[in-house]
Amino acid sequence: MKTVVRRFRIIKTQFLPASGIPYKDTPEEYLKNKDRLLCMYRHMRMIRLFDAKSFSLQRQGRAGTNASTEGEEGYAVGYAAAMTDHEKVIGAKHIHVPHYRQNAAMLWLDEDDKEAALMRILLYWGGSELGNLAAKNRPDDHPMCVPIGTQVGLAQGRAFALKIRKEKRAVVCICGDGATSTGDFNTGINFAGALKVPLVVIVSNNQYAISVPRERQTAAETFAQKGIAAGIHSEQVDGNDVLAVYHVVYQALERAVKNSEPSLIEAITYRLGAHTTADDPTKYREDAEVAAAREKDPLLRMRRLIDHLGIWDEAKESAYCAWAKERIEEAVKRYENYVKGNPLTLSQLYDHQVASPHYTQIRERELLLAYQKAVAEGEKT
Ligand SMILES: Cc1ncc(C[n+]2csc(CCOP(=O)(O)OP(=O)(O)O)c2C)c(N)n1
Repeated sequence: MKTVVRRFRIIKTQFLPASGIPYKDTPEEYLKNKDRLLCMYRHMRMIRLFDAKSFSLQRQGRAGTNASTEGEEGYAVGYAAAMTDHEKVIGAKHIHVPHYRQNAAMLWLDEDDKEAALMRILLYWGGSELGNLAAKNRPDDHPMCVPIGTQVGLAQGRAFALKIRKEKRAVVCICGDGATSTGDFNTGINFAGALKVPLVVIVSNNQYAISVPRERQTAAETFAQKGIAAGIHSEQVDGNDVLAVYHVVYQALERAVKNSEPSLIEAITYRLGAHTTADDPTKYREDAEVAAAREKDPLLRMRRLIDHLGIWDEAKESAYCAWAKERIEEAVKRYENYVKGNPLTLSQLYDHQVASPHYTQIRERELLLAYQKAVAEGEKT
């Protein structure tokens, strides 16, 4: 005899279609709060401008390699806004554990000094780990993580510590779709389920791990179902819909804090830009695919919503963009002045990473500096 032992389903939430005209079941309070909508839009707009600026600086040799966030501002602002709103309710800060593509969230989360947030991003990609220092108002946040998937294990451990200490807050960890193929990701979510920790893992499914398309990464139909295998609450959300992301992440934070329940949220989005300044996406994807994705652009969608609500227009757009560009220029100035006064050195690859370096790190650092000196002397002769 055969019986069905268990059936699973994946729910996807969406309030805003590409037209920007909200579906009927969009919670009214989201649409009523005009200031909040505008604030979300402005953050997304600023990061879109910053993205273009940092790519241009890299091309001019004034900034290092950096990761594009174009097209991924929607879910980032959505989850960051859910975090800060929920923090006001619980009276404590959650812990942000991002990968390297979360400029929009980091801008949102630095509530004190937006220019400093942008300056730190430039500094990090410019080669200094000091750029990875947490915002002053959120000392517990993690640095952006480049080794793929490793942050999920760390986030899980951090969430377990919160549980042991009975701290009523959660860890919000973000990784890409590619990261879900790693052991660290799978170990992390497995422990999150087994130990029932207050962890929210957001998988930004931007359709690519550099040049590897989503279909070639896994035979699984959704990334959300990987969370089901780990026994944790798992769902999908339209990652280009700020309001839907806000909604599901806020609920996940409530579950995490009230019941120490972990969640996995697959945010479906599209990386409109290059993987990084070192990438040429025309080598592996068709223009038509990108053009279709542009129609679903989260920034455009939010703009359509605020136009539809009659709270934004071209005059406001150009005034805001002019102001935002000034803020970005200020951040660039702060970054360039800092680097002038504190030239970046190779040894910074090792500095500021760990409080007490392992002897192998100390030795590596010495060897690197000796090599650099030898090369410099070789060049002189
Ligand atoms: C452990 C490890 N292996 C390989 C890399 C090189 N690498 C950098 S980004 C990337 C793809 C990651 O894709 P995804 O997780 O989907 O995130 P996305 O960059 O699309 O946001 C890889 C393989 C790395 N950084 N770390």
